[in-house]
Amino acid sequence: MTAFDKTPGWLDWRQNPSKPGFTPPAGAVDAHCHVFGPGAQFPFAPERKYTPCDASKDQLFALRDCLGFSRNVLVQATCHGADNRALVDAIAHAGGKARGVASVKPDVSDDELKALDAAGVRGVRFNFVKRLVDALPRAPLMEIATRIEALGWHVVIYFEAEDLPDLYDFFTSLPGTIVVDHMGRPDVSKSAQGPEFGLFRQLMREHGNFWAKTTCPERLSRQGPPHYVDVIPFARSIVEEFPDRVLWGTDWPHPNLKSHMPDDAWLVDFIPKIAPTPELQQKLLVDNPMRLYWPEEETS
Ligand code: 0GY
Repeated sequence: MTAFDKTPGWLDWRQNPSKPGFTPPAGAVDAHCHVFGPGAQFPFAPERKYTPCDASKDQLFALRDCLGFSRNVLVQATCHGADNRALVDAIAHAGGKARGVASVKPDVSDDELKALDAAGVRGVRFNFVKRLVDALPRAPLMEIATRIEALGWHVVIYFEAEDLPDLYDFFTSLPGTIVVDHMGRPDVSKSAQGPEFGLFRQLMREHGNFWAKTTCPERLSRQGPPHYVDVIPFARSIVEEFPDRVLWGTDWPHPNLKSHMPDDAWLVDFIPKIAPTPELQQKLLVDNPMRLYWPEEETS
């Protein structure tokens, strides 16, 4: 029994993923994943646009181990609003092997930010996907970005490719490191060399403070599972051109998927298609996320 009824049409995440064929390098980080509830313990936000299936920290840690990963970066999803308790609880039980990206309201106090920092939060997420959130005024976001930069945190932004032209100037005016979820959600039925993805490439080329998560083939693909072939040219071009500013993650438990639910092993097996050499894999899965989320443990 769950405390909330999930949104109709939503697919449940797969309980028993296969073992991937690809073995990630030692110390690999799943740098984009979520915990949902459990709703009875950590209620979903009243303002949410969807109600997910429960997906607990223990289930996430079991997936991490099954896929051959060592660490997680938990990203606050809109269904929990700015109530970061489920995320903080998961980090607290990860034995130092998880960090987080929170959502905060403009009136968040300095003490609350410090408490989140002590809990392992290293960034805030601004969500511009219209089906997920109501429009956010930009001035308070700029203020939050300025305040969290002082803590050494970064900003994660989530938007759809068609909205990038409108958001470009705001994004490039934000201070500090900016991490883009899912490569800015390109429409992969268009060319990876075309003007739409060209604008994203321009953002990455001209602004060295921008990073990209080469995540979510299962969300972006039109050709579908298990190989997500149409997403490869997009993700691979970004990994190859910006090898020191890319991250990878499962996006488990895959919120809001209606066409199919991936076996997470398929997503791990996608990695060598977008990062074909051991050097690129090491940067994507270990060096880059460690630099951003565990800089105190960096040895080189
Ligand atoms: C994702 C995907 C989605 C949802 C959220 O915060 C959220 O609700 O991130 C989505 O529906 O595209 O994992 O980024």
